[in-house]
Amino acid sequence: MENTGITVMEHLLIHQKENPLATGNFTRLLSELIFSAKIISREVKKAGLVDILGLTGKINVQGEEVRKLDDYANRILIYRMQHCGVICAMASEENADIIEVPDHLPKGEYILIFDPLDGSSNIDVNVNIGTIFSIRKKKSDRKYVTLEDFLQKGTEQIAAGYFLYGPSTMLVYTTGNGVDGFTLDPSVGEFLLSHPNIRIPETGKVYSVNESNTSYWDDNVKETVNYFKSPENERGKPYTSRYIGSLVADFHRNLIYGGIFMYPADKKDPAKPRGKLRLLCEAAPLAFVVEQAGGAATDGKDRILDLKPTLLHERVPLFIGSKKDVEKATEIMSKGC
Ligand code: P6P
Repeated sequence: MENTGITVMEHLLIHQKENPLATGNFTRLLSELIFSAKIISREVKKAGLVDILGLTGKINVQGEEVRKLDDYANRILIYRMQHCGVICAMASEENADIIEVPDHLPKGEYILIFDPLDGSSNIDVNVNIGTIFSIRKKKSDRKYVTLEDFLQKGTEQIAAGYFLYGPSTMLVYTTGNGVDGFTLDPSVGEFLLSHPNIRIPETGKVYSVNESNTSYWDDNVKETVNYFKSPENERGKPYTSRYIGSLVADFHRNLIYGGIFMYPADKKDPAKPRGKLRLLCEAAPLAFVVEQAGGAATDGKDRILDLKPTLLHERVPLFIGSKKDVEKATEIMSKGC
């Protein structure tokens, strides 16, 4: 087993040395992302104390207006990443348009796409939430980035991963050579390698879907979900239902234990015919992680990583997790297509 307990920075430097072309810019980017996540983790851990300790009325001790945590997380990430010197632009789930690095700041070739605090509605009830990120490179040789630089297939990702703010704070990420997990030791403020070379079980015992949407599903979706609930499935008994309603938490549990997470298209909201989850800042980064861990991710028909986005906030159905479970779901979903 790889020497667990090393810090994420040691881990990054080891892998940087292994890559002759490495300039240190990627290490710089991830290091800044990690620092931002430590700040977000600190604030998330205080969420329940906001009213009790008077940490905020409207103005906090620093004299700043205190904001909702997802807005706070978004502002931290935008500010710090704009100043890290190795990216040229960002896109956030919270911002309608691309966020460019201003000309007066140093820029680089990387593009960062993120969901600053996924599942933030769960903060008030102390349920796990997360930050999802995707790192790409600017493709065009134009001086300024364009939307086209962002609308790349998931296979173009340089790295992807997430921070999970739960009983402990974790970082799980891939650069295309497997998946490693790190746990924050708050006593020293370091992420330590705790889950080297994560592999998702080929099939699991868990299915995750919001079944309150059943009446809005097409028949093939109902048939797919019923497969996992049926004692007639290949496993010979029903899968257990687990649904936290926080994508990063549901995904992480299934990554470690095995299983499938599904957010199918539904007819609930005509404005979201392809479902609720976003391709660029949710589905594609998690698809990169799960494939690197031996799993799979499709939209019910096609591989998520092969999808070329046409919109910055394009939504996509998501079937993600253990390879055999996703293959079975995709087989049933594709019937009659
Ligand atoms: P629903 C949280 O709002 C989120 O974006 C994901 O984290 C989560 O998986 C999903 O929405 C839950 O959506 O419709 O089941 O409440």
